[in-house]
Amino acid sequence: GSQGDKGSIGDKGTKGDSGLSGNQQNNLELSPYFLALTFPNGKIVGDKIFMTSGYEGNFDDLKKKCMQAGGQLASPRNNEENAAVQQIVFTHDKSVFLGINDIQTEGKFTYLDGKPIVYSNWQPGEPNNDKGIEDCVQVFSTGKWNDKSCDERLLILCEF
Ligand code: 289
Ligand code: CA
Repeated sequence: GSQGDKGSIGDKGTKGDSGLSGNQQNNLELSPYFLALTFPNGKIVGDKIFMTSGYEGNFDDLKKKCMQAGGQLASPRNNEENAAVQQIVFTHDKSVFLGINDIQTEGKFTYLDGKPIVYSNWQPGEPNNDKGIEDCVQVFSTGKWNDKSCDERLLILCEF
């Protein structure tokens, strides 16, 4: 952010010497605006907002719904973002599909734009492409990932 490593409003949550994100240092996460807008379906991490509407559907359904809303399926790119996804899964006690799959090439997981993933949090033993039909990625309430059939119906989680 413009205030160096001290963090500033809208600085994407970059962590400075304190280990706290700009949002945490500025107490934004305790502000009534954050609390109201994210209760109980969302989480803000840096400049990314994760939000569920409670809708459940298969991967194609959920992908389409997020795009129609102007976002995309949640695609956590680091531990902090994955922890936000985990928290929403835990709160709703329903797992979600990520905007990550290996539909194009078995074993090569990519984002929806086709680029290879830069972060993952697989459950030990996963991805295992069980029965040869698991090309999508679900997140458990532990935050761990499992490859799963894209035909399963899971909770929607978009990022904006
Ligand atoms: O249909 C198989 C899935 O429900 C999951 O079953 C077991 O938990 C593991 O084999 C998983 O890898 C698999 O995705
Ligand atoms: Ca699996």
